[in-house]
Amino acid sequence: TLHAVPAGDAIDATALKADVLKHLTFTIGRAPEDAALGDWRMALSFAVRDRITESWLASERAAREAGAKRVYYLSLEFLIGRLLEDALVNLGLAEAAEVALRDLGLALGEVVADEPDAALGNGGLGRLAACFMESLATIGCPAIGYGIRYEHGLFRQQFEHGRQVELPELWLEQQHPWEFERPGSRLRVGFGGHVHQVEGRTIWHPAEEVEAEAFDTPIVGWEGQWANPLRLWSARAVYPFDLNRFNHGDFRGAAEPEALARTISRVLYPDDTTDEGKALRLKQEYFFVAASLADILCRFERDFDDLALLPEKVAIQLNDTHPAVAGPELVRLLHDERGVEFSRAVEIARGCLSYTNHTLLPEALESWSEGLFGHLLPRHLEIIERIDAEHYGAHPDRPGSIFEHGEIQMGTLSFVMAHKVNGVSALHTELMKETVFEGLHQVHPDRIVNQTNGVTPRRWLKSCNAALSDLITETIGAGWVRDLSQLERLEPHLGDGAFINRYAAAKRANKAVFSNWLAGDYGLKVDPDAMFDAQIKRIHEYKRQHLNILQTIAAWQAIHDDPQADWTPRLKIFGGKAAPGYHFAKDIIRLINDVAARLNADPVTSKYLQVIFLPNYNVSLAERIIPASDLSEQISTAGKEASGTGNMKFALNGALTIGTLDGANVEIREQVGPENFFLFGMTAAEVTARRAVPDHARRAIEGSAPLARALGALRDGTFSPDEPGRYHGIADNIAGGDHFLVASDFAAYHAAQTDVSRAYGDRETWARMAARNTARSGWFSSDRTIRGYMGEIWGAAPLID
Ligand code: DL6
Repeated sequence: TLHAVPAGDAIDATALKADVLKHLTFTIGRAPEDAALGDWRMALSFAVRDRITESWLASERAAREAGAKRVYYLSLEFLIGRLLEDALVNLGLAEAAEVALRDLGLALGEVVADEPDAALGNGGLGRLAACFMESLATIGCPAIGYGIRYEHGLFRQQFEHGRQVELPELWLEQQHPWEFERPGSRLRVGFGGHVHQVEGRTIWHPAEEVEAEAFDTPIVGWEGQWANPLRLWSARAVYPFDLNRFNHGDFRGAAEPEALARTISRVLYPDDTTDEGKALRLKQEYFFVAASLADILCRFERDFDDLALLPEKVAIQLNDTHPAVAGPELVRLLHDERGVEFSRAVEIARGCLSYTNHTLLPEALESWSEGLFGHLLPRHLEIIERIDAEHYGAHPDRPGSIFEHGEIQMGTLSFVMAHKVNGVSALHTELMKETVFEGLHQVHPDRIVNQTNGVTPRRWLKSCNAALSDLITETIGAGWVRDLSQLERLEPHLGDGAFINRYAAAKRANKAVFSNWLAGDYGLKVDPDAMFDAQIKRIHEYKRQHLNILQTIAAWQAIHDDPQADWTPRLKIFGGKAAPGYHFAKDIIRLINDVAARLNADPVTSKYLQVIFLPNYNVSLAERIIPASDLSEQISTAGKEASGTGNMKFALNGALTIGTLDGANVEIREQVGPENFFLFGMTAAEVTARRAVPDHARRAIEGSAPLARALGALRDGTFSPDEPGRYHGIADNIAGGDHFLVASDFAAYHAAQTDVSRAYGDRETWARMAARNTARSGWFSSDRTIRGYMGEIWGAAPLID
């Protein structure tokens, strides 16, 4: 997937080769003749890390000398994926590495592909955090990302008879070459116990303590000018081994403290919507927040001695409510441990903290029972009660209490403790003001701001799509990689037939690579000239993969009716994981797999319509699929998808969107122009109104014969002949309550898909529309988003030009 290697860069290649050999010998301890692919990858990674480390230490020195404001990004998820190619590209070493490895008899592509994906996130929220880390470094904003070093990231997904099966993910099975372990900076984190007063001061005596050990992974920005660490905490026992129990023959008991402590950083929650394992999840949250805040204050106190300066020097971003306990914890550290008067401590904490909301879905808004919370964090419960009383007391018009329905509402706590609260797309931000935070917004009308998400163009165009990025650079120069708005310079070329042909050829080349890979790895032969139509994201009812597959069924039935008609060949690509306990989502996966099996084996229709569900969707798979896609499915029920970031990656790489007016789709459509976007479906306001119509689904089904017929195929066992009732649940859901309005949006979606097929028939016009999507997607760079946070929320300035 890497760029063609021009001549030159011999010095870099020679030096890099020498460093690879040095690390192979002295860090890995292997002779070249005995080295396996993994050893070479490790050696190359260490050679690259050396260069990043130089940049990182210089960045830290520069930030210290400038007395600069630091940004601390607290996130329970960082979906960083593979790091080697990213680092090579950002350091300008991709070509040198290719030459150096070729000299050693290796192919860079194979070495890069050997790296496991670090899947320390569930989906968009975690990937956004990873893009932000890269943009912070590219811009030169002094920052640290804080999270958890999960031993097991998001589960590995396999299909057995079409069903999702979850297997443990083992990214740390091999050594992780990017991180620096910091045994010297271990911190203690307490849980439970009791609180008492001594001479007017409140002291918390935790019943249990664990140690947090830091692992730093430096993340380098474009052209290697700046690097910031991602500091991930790992949990361990304070006394890892109980010798006394061991000596009494209790070997199991002796190992218990370590096993229990490690549980905290053992797994990433595979579920971002349900509430299983609540206590452990809360422990994870407090664990990483407490360690991070202790670290932040330690860094601050090394350079400054006046706590009043904290908001001027420290910006702490809460990525969703998962780190919300940072509010009360910072107050505790200031008030209980440093003697700052309580309301002043709240004021200082609020000056530092800001909060990003990523969802309005009621089931995904975090809350904790007071009982559980008070049991684990008794002092924090007291602090929250006081914060709430003071906030409430100051606002007699009752904006909403942190304690509602007998639970601590973490969104409200985050809002109250933040000086700025942001949504992640324009529509989402407006809906925040009108729905979950309506009361609070009225009392604090300046607090909510919008920062529409973005994606890093280094990974999501330059690295993943060499064919297109080379064409862009040839056409407008290389400045777009740092300043994505320069893509608009492509605009004058869009009328040039030769440019459009080259644009189409780049896409065609990516599709050929993808088709070969599909044939090799999945045995599915596809025509690279078919339209590649992709929906890749977590499986969720609101994202409506079932709308897509239902329409696919309707299309298949229509082809059967008239196989001689002029059908546009399509490959439907699905990818995504369902939360293990989310049975409906798992049924949707199985249905898609069953439909794929039936359609792909159909001798009449398969030349026009094929379906594949690629297992174990992850960042690397997205890097493969997106550059090869023609159509991007962004079909959530309006008002439900906070932003989406996959939608931006597709548009940037020249896939046209079929989508609703939801999340950042709205802004994508504005940017690329409505004529280059296939819009369908109800608006958020119409969705609310339609839900109030008691029999909306029945009416929709009666109004759409293709929908009724497709549902019929779910009911008569067409896709599950061995178990005809298998998909009655899905059919009943759609025909019944249909909360996500699949039935009501079906006809519009079906019609829009017909328009898509027709438009694809005119390849030149399609390619021009696609190129227009690329040329007009410059605004969706995460560099733009980060500059927005820096200016409007953090008050931080970049330290490079
Ligand atoms: O902001 C990043 C990402 C958005 O693009 C998605 O639209 C949104 O669904 C996702 N939110 C979450 C939060 N879920 N919970 N809890 O993942 O954030």
